[in-house]
Amino acid sequence: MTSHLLALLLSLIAVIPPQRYGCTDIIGGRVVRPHSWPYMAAIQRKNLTECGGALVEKQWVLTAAHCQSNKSEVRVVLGAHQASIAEKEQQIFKVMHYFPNPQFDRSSKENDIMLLKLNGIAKLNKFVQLLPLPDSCEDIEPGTMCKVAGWGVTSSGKPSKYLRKTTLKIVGRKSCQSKYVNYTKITSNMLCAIGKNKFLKTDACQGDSGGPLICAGRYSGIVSFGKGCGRRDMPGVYTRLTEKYIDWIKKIISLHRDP
Ligand code: 4AZ
Repeated sequence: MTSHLLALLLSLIAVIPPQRYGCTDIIGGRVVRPHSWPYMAAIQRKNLTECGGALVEKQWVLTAAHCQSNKSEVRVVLGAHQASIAEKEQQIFKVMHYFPNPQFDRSSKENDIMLLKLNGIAKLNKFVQLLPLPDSCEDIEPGTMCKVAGWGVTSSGKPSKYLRKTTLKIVGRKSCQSKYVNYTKITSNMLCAIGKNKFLKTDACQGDSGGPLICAGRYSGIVSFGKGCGRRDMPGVYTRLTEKYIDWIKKIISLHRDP
């Protein structure tokens, strides 16, 4: 009897593929339970996800300013798990208007935040929901645990078919700045975050930009930039949802809301 059990166990082990080290990502993350991030938006061109975003109002997606593309054919997919194919839960929109933060600076990467007005109103349901803006704009303490998700590049070097997420830890700006000397200034409008485990590399990467960083359950930042992806000791940088940005978001939405 026990030998039967042992044989069963061994055959099970034989058919379960091993989790390859560092190969299960965003970089170092895992596929989310389908539709467990119902506020995630995929910003796509030709079925390729170029950026992420979060649905903050029924007609508005918050993303990064560097995600603005002057090319046409941009679509915003809500309710997706596999964003590049049609899924019954999806709601697909075009961008009616781009509102990059007017102070966005491409070289310093300061103010990397943008609102997209969709060409229709999303229907909220189990698969499509709003991500509320934070009601407090207090800074996020170093050591705070955060999560981020996206369809961006994985450690295979290719974008992910399915939405993936990972867990990160906030790093103080001083230590973050020391990694970005000769690159850019890490300002109080930015947050830095790195994998919580020194040995398991995990990070956002190309294509994850614009997606939400959620710290202690609160929408806290937007994927912005980084020197490479998943490099040891190299945090990723996020636009921090400061009071100034929240006020700007509220102003744009109230000025441009459909009657
Ligand atoms: C990008 O190119 C990008 N590792 C986003 C995040 C990071 C690096 C690059 C952070 O959109």
